[in-house]
Amino acid sequence: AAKLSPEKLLCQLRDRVNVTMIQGSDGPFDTSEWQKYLPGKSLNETVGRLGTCAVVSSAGSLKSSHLGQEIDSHDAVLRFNGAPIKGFQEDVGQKTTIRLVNSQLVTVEEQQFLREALYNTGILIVWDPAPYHAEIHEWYRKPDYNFFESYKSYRSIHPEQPFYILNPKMQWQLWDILQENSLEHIQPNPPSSGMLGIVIMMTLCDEVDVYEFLPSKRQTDICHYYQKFHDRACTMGAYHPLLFEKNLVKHINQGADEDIYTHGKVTLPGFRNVHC
Ligand code: NCC
Repeated sequence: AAKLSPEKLLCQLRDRVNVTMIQGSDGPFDTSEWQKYLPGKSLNETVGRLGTCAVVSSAGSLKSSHLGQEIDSHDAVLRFNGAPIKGFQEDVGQKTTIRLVNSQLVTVEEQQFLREALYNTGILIVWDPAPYHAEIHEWYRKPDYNFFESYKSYRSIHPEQPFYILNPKMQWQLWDILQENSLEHIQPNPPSSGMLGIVIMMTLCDEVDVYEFLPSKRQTDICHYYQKFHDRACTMGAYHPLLFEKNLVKHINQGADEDIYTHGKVTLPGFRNVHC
């Protein structure tokens, strides 16, 4: 029940969601200490111009999908949090260009995060739920999870691996558009990593294929393709406005409905290819 046409909605996303990474010139990060940790190059410079991209959700419905080859055929692949590749290549592929992780993982699972080889491939981006439309300074004083020390530790251990902090203003710019295009009132919690990752890739790529964000015929209550844990909230959302995110993505899908059913696949244009 979105109010805007798909074309107009794409324009809103393109023009109102500012995807940027924290830089050394930003507010509280403009100290000599932070200059040692933040990457010198911008994300754009690091990845270059990307053609086709894949976003791989962590949903249980990826299990037995045999989508691995198709996913790896993209120029770049984005994955989430602790989603593994080893042992699951057949279904999820093996290429990882970007891994988007939440601040909870970086903080609460710090030991695994610093130790596990899974995180050492590709570009890392961490995001943290910020207060609604907070200034960077306010967020910096009270992040949802205080991941900054863990970030610094990781950077010291892996100084060559690009590792960015997502500017938190993006999440609420995106949330506003979700709310404006939903008939129901949405709880003011930030979008899921999945939705943030989709929009990040739309800024970097010519075309974005998203896998099992909109569930296929393999839809299941099994939360992740890599765990036995069951919970419907994983697919429908509890804290994150997942259901609203999925309605919006369905609305702007440029692929065939059949591809959703068989592959859990949605095709979105990169913002470079959105003309308003
Ligand atoms: O589960 P999570 O998400 O890491 O999944 C990544 C993204 O995949 C999409 N997804 C996942 C499962 C499913 N059945 N359907 C889906 O569509 C969602 O878009 C999701 O964002 C997160 O968003 O960061 C989240 O992280 C986990 C957890 O923190 C991490 O996995 C690290 O351990 C959260 N789970 C808990 O806190 C228990 C989850 O709520 C959101």
